[in-house]
Amino acid sequence: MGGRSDAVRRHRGPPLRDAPSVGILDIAFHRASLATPRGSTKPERDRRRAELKVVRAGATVVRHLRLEADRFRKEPLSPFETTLVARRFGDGTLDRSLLRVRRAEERVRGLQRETERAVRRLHGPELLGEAVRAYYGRLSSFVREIDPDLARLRDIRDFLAQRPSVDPTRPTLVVAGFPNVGKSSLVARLSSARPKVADYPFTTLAVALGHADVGFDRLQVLDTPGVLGRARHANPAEAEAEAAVERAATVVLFLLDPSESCGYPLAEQEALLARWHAERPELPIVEVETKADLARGNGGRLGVSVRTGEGLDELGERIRALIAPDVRLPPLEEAVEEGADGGADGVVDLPELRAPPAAPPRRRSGRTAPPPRARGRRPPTR
Ligand SMILES: Nc1nc2c(ncn2[C@@H]2O[C@H](COP(=O)(O)OP(=O)(O)O)[C@@H](O)[C@H]2O)c(=O)[nH]1
Ligand SMILES: [Mg+2]
Repeated sequence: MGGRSDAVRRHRGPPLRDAPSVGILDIAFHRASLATPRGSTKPERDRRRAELKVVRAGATVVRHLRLEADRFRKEPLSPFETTLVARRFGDGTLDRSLLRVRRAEERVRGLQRETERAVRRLHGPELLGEAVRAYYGRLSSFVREIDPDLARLRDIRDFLAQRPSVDPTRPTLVVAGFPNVGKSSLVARLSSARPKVADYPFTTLAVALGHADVGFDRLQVLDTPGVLGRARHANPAEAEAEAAVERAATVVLFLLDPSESCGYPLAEQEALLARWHAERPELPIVEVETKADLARGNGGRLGVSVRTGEGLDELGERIRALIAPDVRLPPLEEAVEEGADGGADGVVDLPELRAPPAAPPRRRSGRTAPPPRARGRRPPTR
């Protein structure tokens, strides 16, 4: 995890070539070297050149430090992203790195002002040159000191760029369960997502997002890596699945594989499910058994198979019943247009996820219904 920042943190000695400070300082000193001072006498121009170097180098460093942190300061992370980052990089790591970068910005600005004042009082190219060199040295060490933080911010930015952006204001179905039970296969059937399906555990290493039409709204469907439920030994992929369940789920679809062809005994899968129910009593969890073409459990749960299509319609109905009551319906005209074809722009228009003809849309609710709740938790309905 966080390979680059670890490398930077472990490194002692001259700066690494790809340490963030190297690029930032290169640009800053280059810009400073281009200073062309005005002035009628040489001593005037010497002093002015030194001043310009100090100002330009400092300002460029500060601007680049800001750029490194902008991703996090300008658009705050969603609770789901915050949890993903905390699980992967450690609790509070992001905030600590942001704080250290902020402090470095302030130190650089302070040093710059102090050096500007000192340079104004100096005479002669030697003294001025010496002051600028000393300034460059301190500036460099301020930036190098926060290399691990800058590297970590870049790692976190890359990590988040590889994760789908889940809209917290829309309903989200999180598909979870042990490895290999058929989560990705089912997500591919239920939504526009096309996750990789394979016959070995931890094929899915990160959350993946698809969409499906539910009534008139779009349901976000999150495929997750398998979880084994070992409290203390969750690998990064499992931690990601748990973050999705805790922070992104409106409804969890928990899949069990009674055929055990996934490689895990059904009893172990049941134990994890029971624990989730106990730990999250407020979270609606739909329990479904997969691979119904191979085996059936005896708990009376709905069985589905992506091979034969068995149970998929009914599963769609159950999900819709949980999600749709809260879904804000658009004004009628829009609804008619959109209802005509939901299959565009990568959204799968599944008949089994659409409103049944028996339940006519609540026409006036476009204005009066409460907006979809921002953070998924809904009371387990009916
Ligand atoms: N017979 C049968 N095999 C299935 C079914 N669903 C998934 N599989 C197989 O189970 C294995 C794991 O599927 P995958 O969707 O990758 O599981 P995940 O790890 O939970 O995402 C793959 O070999 C799938 O082809 C099903 O309904 N019936
Ligand atoms: Mg998978």
